[in-house]
Amino acid sequence: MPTFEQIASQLDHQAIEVPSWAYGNSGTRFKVFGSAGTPRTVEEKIADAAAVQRFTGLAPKVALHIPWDKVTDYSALRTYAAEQGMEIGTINSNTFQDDDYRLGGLTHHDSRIRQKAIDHHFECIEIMHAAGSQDLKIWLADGSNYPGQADLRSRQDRLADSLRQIYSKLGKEQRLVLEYKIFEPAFYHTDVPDWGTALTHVQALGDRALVCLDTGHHAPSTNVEFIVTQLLRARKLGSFDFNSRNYADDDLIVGSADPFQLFRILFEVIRGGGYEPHSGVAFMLDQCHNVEKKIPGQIRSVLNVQEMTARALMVDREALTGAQEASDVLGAHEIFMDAFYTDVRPALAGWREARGLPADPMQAYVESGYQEKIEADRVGGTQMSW
Ligand code: PSV
Ligand code: MN
Repeated sequence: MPTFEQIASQLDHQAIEVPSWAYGNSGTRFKVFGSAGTPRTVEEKIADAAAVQRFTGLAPKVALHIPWDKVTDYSALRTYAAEQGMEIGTINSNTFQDDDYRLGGLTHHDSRIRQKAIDHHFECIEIMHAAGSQDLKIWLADGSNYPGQADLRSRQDRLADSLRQIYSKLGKEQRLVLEYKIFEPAFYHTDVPDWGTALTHVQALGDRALVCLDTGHHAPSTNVEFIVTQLLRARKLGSFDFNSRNYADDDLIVGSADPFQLFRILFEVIRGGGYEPHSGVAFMLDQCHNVEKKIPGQIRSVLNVQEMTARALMVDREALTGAQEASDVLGAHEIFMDAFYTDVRPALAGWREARGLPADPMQAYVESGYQEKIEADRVGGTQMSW
């Protein structure tokens, strides 16, 4: 097995995009809780994201969600972010919170509402130009609750047409990433429920249309790493929305429930070339912190991704291939598991110190006083939330 020192430099280019909404209030279907220190402005969200970057060196970009993060001047926001050491990452569209979208957006049978949803995406593309963002991420809440409620086929046809119009407005350097999700908020059918549907749509669009894989958007027991392999093989894996799930779309801290699944996913990413510096696969988080403090929740998350990346990089690929080709079933399995069971935490602490970062970012955050400061300063105003 390679030593940590042999793989350490490959960790240097890891860059994770944090979601602006992780710093705002969020909740369940039952309640959105407030919490002390929650940002009242997009700038305060970016400042919190910048704190995660300062303590970890892993998270130089922040993804925005429109209209949650609407401001009047996006180039000024970009400048503000740069002053904090951050870049604006993916722009997420949102056609799930306006009354008009109750029965859908890009698939809607009413051409007025469908056009409104398309226009919202045109607005997102304008924002991307001003903010210096490369990716437009589209997740649709579209679907139906009852058999017979909607014509499944015409909704697919309208979706294809809507996506074609949006794609044609993208700048040359910009990309469209289409996210799938098995269910919720619709419970009978969803218009983009799985990677096959997403892939079919993006393949019809062109080279700059790709799939976003949210790790929480599958049926229980789905082999997510196999989907990673397929999408990389088709050159269509655009991004991840990382999070952890136990039951449905739980949006919990990535790697918390099943670190081994995160390891397996990252192994396939590396195996398939998706971890190369210019692979174009964006590593994003899509999480909410409802019971834990938000900034430490994000620090823990990016550290979990880094830790499992390090372990996955330590798989002895040559020995693994040798064992596989020698039909050594359990030998191959053992080689794989050896890397997973290797504790890289002390080595990662050294990696951080060598780069001027705190050896223990969680502890350093607590000791920094940042949490106390935002809790004391951010009084009054309206806390940001969904
Ligand atoms: C939908 O559940 C989703 O995963 C999409 O990525 C949205 O943009 C995000 O969650 C909102 O939290
Ligand atoms: Mn998502």
